[in-house]
Amino acid sequence: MLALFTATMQPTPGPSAAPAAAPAPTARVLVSLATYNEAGNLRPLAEAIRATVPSVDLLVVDDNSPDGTGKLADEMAREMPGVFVIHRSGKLGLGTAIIAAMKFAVERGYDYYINLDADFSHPPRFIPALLGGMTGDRAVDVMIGSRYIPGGGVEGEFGPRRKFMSTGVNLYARLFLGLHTRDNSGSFRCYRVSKLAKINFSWVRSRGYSFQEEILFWCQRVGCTFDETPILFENRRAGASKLHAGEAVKALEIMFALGVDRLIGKLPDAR
Ligand SMILES: Nc1nc2c(ncn2[C@@H]2O[C@H](COP(=O)(O)OP(=O)(O)OP(=O)(O)O)[C@@H](O)[C@H]2O)c(=O)[nH]1
Ligand SMILES: [Mg+2]
Repeated sequence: MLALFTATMQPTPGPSAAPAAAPAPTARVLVSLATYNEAGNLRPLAEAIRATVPSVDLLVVDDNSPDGTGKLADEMAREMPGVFVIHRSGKLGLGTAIIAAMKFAVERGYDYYINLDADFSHPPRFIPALLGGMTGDRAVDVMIGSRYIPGGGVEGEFGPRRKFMSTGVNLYARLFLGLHTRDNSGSFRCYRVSKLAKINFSWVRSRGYSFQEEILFWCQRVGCTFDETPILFENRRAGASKLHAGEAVKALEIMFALGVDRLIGKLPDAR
């Protein structure tokens, strides 16, 4: 049985100047880490998350990583309370891993759900600002950790090709999916779980990276409100990237098809 816990938070150092109203003291928060070959990052990242927000539960969704990340996650689950692991048979894509975590959050009655890439690109020090978006006068249903609003950005090398691709894909998502937010391609976000419960995950077409844009699209269709809080994205610390050109092309195709279906009214009624 899951332990009920309190979402206490440590003060936020560093550049996150976002006003963070504390969530209700009994809020239950799930933080997920989708992993494929992240053995060098997983444990220090989990410790860094717990150092910032001690009371959150952690869920690792591992796709049978050849480097043994799944075993490591099992060890952590034995040692640390509130750590859970979903093992999947093989590399099924980041999008479906996040869906598995979202379903876990819905089924187990969490209040808020946050995802981080498991490579230290999403510094845990920004989690309190994400959670802050869930409560107070300006509460929203989805708080996006954003590189593209004042105060946000990328630390370290972000080559012109990558910058062009990231800017392009965000513009593309705004155009085809009718999104109004600026950073639609990152996965560092906090969602209100009661709103995720309104989404039928079988609507989601993306398996891989376009999932980030597509889930915002479905969130918008079930009536979610959005805001963005600045984050400083960092390049991965250990291991290798899993993004390749074929994946990027597939992402553009899916968003195009969704955009067309939206225009011709061929989407399921989400309200
Ligand atoms: N479970 C699971 N996790 C995945 C899969 N693909 C990627 N991930 C994880 O998703 C997160 C983002 O993947 P990255 O490879 O870092 O992709 P990226 O951030 O675009 O690329 P980098 O520039 O190398 O950081 C990481 O935590 C990966 O381990 C997958 O198929 N299954
Ligand atoms: Mg990464």
